[in-house]
Amino acid sequence: MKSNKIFLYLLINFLGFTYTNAQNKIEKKYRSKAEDSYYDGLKKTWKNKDFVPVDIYVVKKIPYPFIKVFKQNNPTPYYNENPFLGMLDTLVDEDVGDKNEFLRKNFSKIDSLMEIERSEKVGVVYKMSIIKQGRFGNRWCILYFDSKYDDFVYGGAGYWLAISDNDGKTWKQYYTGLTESFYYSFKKNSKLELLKDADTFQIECVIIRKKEEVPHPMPPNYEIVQDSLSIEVDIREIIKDSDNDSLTDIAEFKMLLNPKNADTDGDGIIDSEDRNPRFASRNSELIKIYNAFFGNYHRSNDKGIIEIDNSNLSDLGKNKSDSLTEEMDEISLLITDDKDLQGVNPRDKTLIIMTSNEYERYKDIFPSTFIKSEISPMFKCDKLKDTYKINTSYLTGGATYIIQKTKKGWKIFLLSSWIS
Ligand SMILES: [Ca+2]
Ligand SMILES: [Ca+2]
Ligand SMILES: [Ca+2]
Repeated sequence: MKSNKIFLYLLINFLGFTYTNAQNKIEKKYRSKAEDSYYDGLKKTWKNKDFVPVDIYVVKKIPYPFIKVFKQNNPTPYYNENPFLGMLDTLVDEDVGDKNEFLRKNFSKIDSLMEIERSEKVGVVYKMSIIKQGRFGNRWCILYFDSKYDDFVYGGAGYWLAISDNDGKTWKQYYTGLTESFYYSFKKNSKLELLKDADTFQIECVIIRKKEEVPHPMPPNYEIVQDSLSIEVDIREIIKDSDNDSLTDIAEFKMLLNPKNADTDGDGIIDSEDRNPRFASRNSELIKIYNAFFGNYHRSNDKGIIEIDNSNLSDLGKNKSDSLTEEMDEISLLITDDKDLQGVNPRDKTLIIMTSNEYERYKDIFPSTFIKSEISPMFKCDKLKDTYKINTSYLTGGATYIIQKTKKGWKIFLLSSWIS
């Protein structure tokens, strides 16, 4: 798990941190009727449904054929604490009383304790992400959390397995296809040996489901649907890569890629190296602009402006480091039916792009998805010539950018940003 990222997210929420630099005057200057009618249209299609918990039959369904579920006698108790408050207990060796209050008062102390914890690893896994480890013969396995393929805010982190067959000299890391909140949740204090044999890991678990919708930024509440279970997973299925493209079949399944074809979109770049593996990247003036928002938008010059030279696509200004965007640089999901957006060529970030129809089917199979990136169409500003506006959002923040035509091509700059 990218613990830095989780820490950052929780911290922002705990401190009730809100930030905006938008000013009314500037808002007026860049006003766009096209933008207003676009969001009015969205509002009309928005259906406000009451929350209904997922059917018990659905949550109990065993998610993969290579998983077996058993009844567990004398089960270990299950704790489902807020991950950050849970972490506090392992970090601080004293009774802190009100944890929220303690956190507010001891911010820098906690931050430095986190720093130590973040840097300590077992093999390739950060200590704080480990659920359980075990050995069988020459095999050493670590079961741990990682949010690379899952939206840890709305769906919880994914379960991953690190495997070493040479006493920890080298490791390989595999996604198990399972996620902590949907619906089989592992018990960290499971008393079963992690490795039942070299090809099977086992752990005690419960089945949970979301009990109610709570307003952001509170974590959702879950209820235990069934306790006293254990799960057995066939490791050979976890590590299988049928088309040899360095992505396991399970990872490809999750990304809607073809596990039997090393180059799903047929553009000559193999799936594991393709930053947009589901759609062939194309080129057009609009795609050049969109590219700047996916992995390139932080490469602005000293004045915070990204200049796009139409004669030279690769020149997008100096690489300016931005801690927030670097932390968040992972795989994200973009749902769009826009042909130009589907053709983007992200540089520092992998985008799984789905059409709205594909996504409708997908979310029935995978209640936990990747973190979503959102980007609006380009809206023409009413009062200014050759000036457009784009709104983006990612995780719990967003930004508005202005795009202006220049002699050479385009320039893009940040108008306002927010974190909720
Ligand atoms: Ca593969
Ligand atoms: Ca493939
Ligand atoms: Ca490809």
